[in-house]
Amino acid sequence: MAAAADEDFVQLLDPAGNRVEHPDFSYSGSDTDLAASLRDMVLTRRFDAEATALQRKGELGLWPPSLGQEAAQVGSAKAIADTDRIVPSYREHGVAWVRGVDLKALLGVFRGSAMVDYHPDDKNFNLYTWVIGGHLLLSVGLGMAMQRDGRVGGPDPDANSAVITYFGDGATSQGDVNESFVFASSFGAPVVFFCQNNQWAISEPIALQSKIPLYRRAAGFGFPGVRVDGNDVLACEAVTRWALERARRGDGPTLIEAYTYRMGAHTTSDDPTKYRGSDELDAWRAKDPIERVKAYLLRQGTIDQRWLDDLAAESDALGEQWRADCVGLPEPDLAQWWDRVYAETPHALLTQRDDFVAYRASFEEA
Ligand SMILES: Cc1ncc(C[n+]2csc(CCOP(=O)(O)OP(=O)(O)O)c2C)c(N)n1
Repeated sequence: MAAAADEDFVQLLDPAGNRVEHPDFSYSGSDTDLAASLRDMVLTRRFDAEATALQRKGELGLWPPSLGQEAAQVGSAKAIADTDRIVPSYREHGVAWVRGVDLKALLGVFRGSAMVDYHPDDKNFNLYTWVIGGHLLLSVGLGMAMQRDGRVGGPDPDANSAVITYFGDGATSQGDVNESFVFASSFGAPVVFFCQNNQWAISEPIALQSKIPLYRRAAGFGFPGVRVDGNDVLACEAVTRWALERARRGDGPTLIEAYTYRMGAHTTSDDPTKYRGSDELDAWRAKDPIERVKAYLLRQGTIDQRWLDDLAAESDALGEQWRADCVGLPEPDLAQWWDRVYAETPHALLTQRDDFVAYRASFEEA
């Protein structure tokens, strides 16, 4: 069975830039708010393009492009409150941008100049993880801790908290993800499972991973599942807002399947032309998440060519800044590796560390 047709999802803005009514969901923002989302999507795309180019020039070890997934990321991020916690996988550059995460630090992770450890104060945004699906267990644990700390379902809605976690279609085949769904359901954990179904898990298509649309799996675990047009920033924000409010109220988890497309490579290490046709890419280009918002706002008169030119200039300036930030990142102190394994470093590791430091120093002397 093929994945379900497009009309099965929540859509509030079609690819031509026309507003669409939906019986259950509506966008609560103004056209000015939507222009802010357009700016966020354009700048996310620029950041992603700069990082991809930096990897090609050898300045980053690897980069997972977010091209095409800007609406899913920016829309969902707009619904996140300061009291919420975000548990991303590794492609959520648009979420990081909207939440004000220091993008220089993000580049550092891929340049190898930052230790990938836990930063609880960094905009409630956990650092990227590469273990597919494992972070969903963490997100459910965090949600259950919020419950036990009395931060869910209280009388003041602004004080309540939830967790939103991001993962891909391929991750849904992992045991960790399914176990997370069971736990979240059993304990009514305040977690929004935000799946970006970008149609591919590296070279494996979604049709091979799931014989039913992914959002329908939620019913089997006992919580709601909603499929949203992942290239529609309005719909992504509206559905995520609903799901997060539900979670903060104490009504439990939701699975959101944002139906989107990875227009770039899985990472800079693979070549998608080896496993998918250009016709598919062309079909998704016609559903570009940015172009439809631009078309709508130009027609509304909210933005004009001058506004777009100013945005292009801002994007150029930021691009320059990000390039300079990246190459200016400090060299890491590699001896720190050993300091971060145990609270008290065992003797054998201290010996290894000292050997390594001496080995490195031998190159400097030569
Ligand atoms: C536990 C685990 N198994 C395998 C891998 C290798 N791997 C890296 S990315 C990936 C595919 C992930 O696809 P998906 O979940 O759809 O996310 P996307 O990259 O498309 O955003 C795999 C199998 C891994 N990183 N972790």
